[in-house]
Amino acid sequence: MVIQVTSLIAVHWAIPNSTGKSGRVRVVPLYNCMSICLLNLGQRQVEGMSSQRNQMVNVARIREDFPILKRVLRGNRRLVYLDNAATTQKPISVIEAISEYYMNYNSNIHRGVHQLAEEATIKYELTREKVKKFINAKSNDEIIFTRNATEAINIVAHSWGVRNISENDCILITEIEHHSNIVPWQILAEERGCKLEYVVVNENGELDLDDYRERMDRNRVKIVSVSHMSNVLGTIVPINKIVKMAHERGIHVLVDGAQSVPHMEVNVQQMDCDFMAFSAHKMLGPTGVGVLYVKRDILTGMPPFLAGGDMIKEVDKYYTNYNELPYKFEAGTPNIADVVGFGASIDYLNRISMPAVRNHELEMIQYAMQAIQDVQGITIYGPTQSSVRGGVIAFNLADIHPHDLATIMDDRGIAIRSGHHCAQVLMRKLQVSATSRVSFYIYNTKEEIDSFVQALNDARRLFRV
Ligand code: C6P
Repeated sequence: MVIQVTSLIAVHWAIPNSTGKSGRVRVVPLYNCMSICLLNLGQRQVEGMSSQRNQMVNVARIREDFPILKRVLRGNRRLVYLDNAATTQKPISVIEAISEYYMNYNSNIHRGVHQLAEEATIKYELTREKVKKFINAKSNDEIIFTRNATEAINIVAHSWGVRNISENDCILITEIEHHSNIVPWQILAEERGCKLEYVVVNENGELDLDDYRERMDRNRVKIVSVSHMSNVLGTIVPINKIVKMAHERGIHVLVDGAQSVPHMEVNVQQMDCDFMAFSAHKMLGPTGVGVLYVKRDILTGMPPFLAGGDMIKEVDKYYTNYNELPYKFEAGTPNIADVVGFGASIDYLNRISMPAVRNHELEMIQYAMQAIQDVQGITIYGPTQSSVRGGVIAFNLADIHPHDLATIMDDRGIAIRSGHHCAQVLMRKLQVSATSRVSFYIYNTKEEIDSFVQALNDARRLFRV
């Protein structure tokens, strides 16, 4: 049959494995053969890059790698980019990796046997290997490429949720969630006729663990879905405790890692979460790529989310045999160039090391919290201790509307975010319609924070508050 001919390939590339011996000639499915090669390639490259663990970040050196940071804005202002929770800037290595794909080996993946197709497939699958190592998943099969964190959460709600949630069950989320971790569950709850409950956030911006326990005990909870780090309050939630509490009751846990994976070391095996979602564009990578991590034994029981090319093994007139994991969940031609670019962003972060990224952000947050708490009329939302905070500060300045404040900042070249931050449930809890927000990353400096504080004081004078 044609399907057997095209899906089997003789592996005779002499790629050395970790013991230094050449790979043997075997006949295996094309996809498997790719991952055998990639395992070897990926391991060597990533190990070499993580040798500088725990070093401090050399910000001046890092800034050189980001062309956009040299930009001069309207009014001859130097760019001060403090909107990193929305999306981060991209180093030249990421930009070049994407353009190199289009210049040198643009091709579809997993299909052709020509050289370009082979090179593109290897690069695409190499990023999967890098993601696996970055979050310490057990297997490449557990890494599904999506468009973004939002799509990843939707896959779980629609594929796993529809199979596993019935009437009178309960979906447990929290008051700090982003809309991406609320709306898919609202839709599922309506479809399945089940309950949707919210764990409350306390005055210090932390989740109430007693409330968590009570709701888990009171309801037939099937899934807990929670943001590892709030995009508004900056709160880093006690995720290990939450997962343990849920698992003791046989409840699955989805971790929204959109704000945590880019900023700290995340280890899915140690955390023991069942699902995790995050986006490449918040960790120096391109837009249009996200990741869904799912434990393998859960993924095997999930039906496909999208159907079509590449997610199939064999299609007959009235039935289809689905492809192996993870391809079963990647229907159609994926965003190949940006997945390749994502690989370069992981390399970049590995070279710095995630503990160093976190250390730098802690330094930024401590400096900024200290500096802005003295500004008259300021209200800061979220935890007071920086140890449980990521690099995000949401605030209001007297009764100045956040959009007005953001405009004043913009006049000075300072990019901050204002609005509800896609967290309207939380805004209602805070009894505001909007806040301003600054968020930091590896290239931000104390001088930039000084400029921001200076602009806050300018705004106070301008609005006479
Ligand atoms: N938050 C912010 O400015 P996407 O858009 O799919 O890449 O990420 C969605 C998302 C999910 N969860 C959390 C905690 C998030 O912060 C985000 C994105 C951005 O805060 C854009 S609204």
